[in-house]
Amino acid sequence: MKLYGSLTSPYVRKARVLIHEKQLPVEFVVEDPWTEDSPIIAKNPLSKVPVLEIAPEQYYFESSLVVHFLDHVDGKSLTPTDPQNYWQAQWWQALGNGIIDAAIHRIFETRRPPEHQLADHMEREAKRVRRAIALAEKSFAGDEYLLASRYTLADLVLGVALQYVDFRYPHEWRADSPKLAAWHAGIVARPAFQDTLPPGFVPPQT
Ligand SMILES: N[C@@H](CCC(=O)N[C@@H](CS)C(=O)NCC(=O)O)C(=O)O
Repeated sequence: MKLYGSLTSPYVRKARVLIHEKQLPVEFVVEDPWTEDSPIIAKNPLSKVPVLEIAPEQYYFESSLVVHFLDHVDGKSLTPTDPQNYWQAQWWQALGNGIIDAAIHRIFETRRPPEHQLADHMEREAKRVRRAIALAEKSFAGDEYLLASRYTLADLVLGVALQYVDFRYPHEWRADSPKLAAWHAGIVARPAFQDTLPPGFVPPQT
């Protein structure tokens, strides 16, 4: 299998962390989805990464599908099977994916020419991130992991999401979220996180 993507995309990083955690035989290929003639278009008409080649000329796209596939491909799923933990894991992933979406929309707004930037759009996305982090802190009832006392996709997705916040929307969220901060420090210390950091990103010392 091959995973196509960029080194900075948090959507791609979810898949890269999962591949690393499970030691899956997937080759990572850096390809840029932004150019008019991007080779990604032939694999995904939406021209977005990640794209996973599951067989010659057969591609999965959308990070949730890619992660779902990789989670099940080796029979060693990181998703709990009992209903309560299963749905809790989905809930945490929805929150993490929402944080990623908001942080991405915010950073893209900051990259527009200053005369075209909409401050209210940026602030709207920033507020989504801050509210979601506050809800994560309030909802935290885990230990070193979010649920089931074991590492699940919930830890992976929220871990990636909060590290993307540190990368692209650095702000002091830890002071008001001590439980989340302590949990996150443990998650991002995992080799799968350490070995897939975006180039040039130095995580804050916690
Ligand atoms: N909903 C998609 C979003 C993927 C996405 O937006 N990826 C960005 C990289 S961070 C991309 O490829 N953007 C290219 C473009 O918008 O043209 C997913 O979860 O895979």
